[in-house]
Amino acid sequence: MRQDRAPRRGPAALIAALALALAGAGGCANPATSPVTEAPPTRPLAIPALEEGTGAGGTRAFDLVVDEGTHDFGRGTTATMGVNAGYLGPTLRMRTGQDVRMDVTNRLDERTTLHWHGMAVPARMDGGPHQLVAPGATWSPTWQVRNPAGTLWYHAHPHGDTAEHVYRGVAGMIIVEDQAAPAGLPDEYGVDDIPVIVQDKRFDDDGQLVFDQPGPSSTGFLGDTVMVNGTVGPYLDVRATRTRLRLLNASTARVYRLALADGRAFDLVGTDGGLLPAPVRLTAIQLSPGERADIVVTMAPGERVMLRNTSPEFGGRVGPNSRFGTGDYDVLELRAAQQLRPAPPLPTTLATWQRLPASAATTTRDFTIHAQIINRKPVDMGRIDEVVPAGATEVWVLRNRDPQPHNFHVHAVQFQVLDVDGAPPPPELAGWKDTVYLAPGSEVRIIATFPPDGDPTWPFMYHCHLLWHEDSGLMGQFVVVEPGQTVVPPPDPYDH
Ligand SMILES: [Cu+2]
Repeated sequence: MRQDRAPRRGPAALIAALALALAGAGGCANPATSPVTEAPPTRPLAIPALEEGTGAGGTRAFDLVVDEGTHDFGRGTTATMGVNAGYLGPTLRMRTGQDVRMDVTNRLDERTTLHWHGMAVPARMDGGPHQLVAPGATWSPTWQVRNPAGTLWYHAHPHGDTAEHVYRGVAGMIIVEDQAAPAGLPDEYGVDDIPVIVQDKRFDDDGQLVFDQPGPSSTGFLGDTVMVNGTVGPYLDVRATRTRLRLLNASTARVYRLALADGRAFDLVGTDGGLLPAPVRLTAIQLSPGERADIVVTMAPGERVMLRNTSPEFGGRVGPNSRFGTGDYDVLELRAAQQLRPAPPLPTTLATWQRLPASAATTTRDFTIHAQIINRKPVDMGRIDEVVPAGATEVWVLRNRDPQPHNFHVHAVQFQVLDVDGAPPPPELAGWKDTVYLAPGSEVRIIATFPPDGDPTWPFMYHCHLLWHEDSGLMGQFVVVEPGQTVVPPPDPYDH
């Protein structure tokens, strides 16, 4: 069914790919250079179903079935993957303090996982590449929600196949609600609280999804068609004065810089891991793969305004052989009704957390990306790269020594950005983050407090969230251990 399926990469193939990347070889025409083709806003934005789990009182259980599916992106039906749906999955809403169980059933004919991106969970519940779910099997992780109110997401994470599974549709949003969050933010799902999952795809002449291997020095797959929640050329009927857009870049490699086409400002209220202390007025927000932003857009009755991509600011010194998406194009049209429900003013205080000073850290670790690997080592699923004491606060120094963009995602924690090339973070990087963009040549220092509970056998991952880079080895593993625990490197579940 999936003829363009990539062969599983062995070490030899990986080394060959890295050699090509280092050489910056040209090769045949790379579709990664394809510009985005704008689609007129003719289709109502699809809103993923909302799931809040079943079971009153105790544990809320979420039933999640990963399966092959079909979806019509406007060019006829094509084969996809999805979670409880033909393409993508439901939005999972849960509350801080709630006990949850995810019953993840894999109906694909190959193994996959679901990772709870941004969620504070025990390592063995993380859904990373060590928690493979075999075809036909059900995996049921449980945890108590410790995150504050925010926008997280879930996605497939099987090593070597993450890019393809996410591209084909194994992803969805998670909304955490928290009694500590102030009233006054738009919170009616699908009405004034809208998931905006931005992705790019490519189709063949028969309207079938194309997913192919990127060329050398690439950031990974780049499509020529941008969509939101699987809708190409979407518009949203706006029904209230203020609308909250939960922006998620769920693309393989494309970076977006989103702005409202008439230049109006919006309010940034949250970043990856939760609410900011106070709303921040911005006119554009840049998101690399995996990053989120909660923004509130204010409109008058009858207005139409386009959420539009403007060329991202990649920063640094981008090499001549780097290929990534640029250009200006429409993403989502907002169409306000003639009568809008009035909304209260935004709360002036959203959250009360404090910034962590660098002096709070007991350890500093260095992570240098060069030649698309971290600290000179491609990932080894049987090797622990870092051992972090439970509850420790640490500074991690992230350096990108490649002439192309990367970013950096850390499992298990939300971190704060201390500085970017020595300068304080801009407002959009000054909240809780789990994924941060690394411009070519840049150095970003982050600080995080690690989980209080140790587990010496199950590692967490850190990696580039440009999914082809991750799949080809730009990843490492850490364990969190309590005093007296002995680190036991895990077996490599991909050995065969
Ligand atoms: Cu990367």
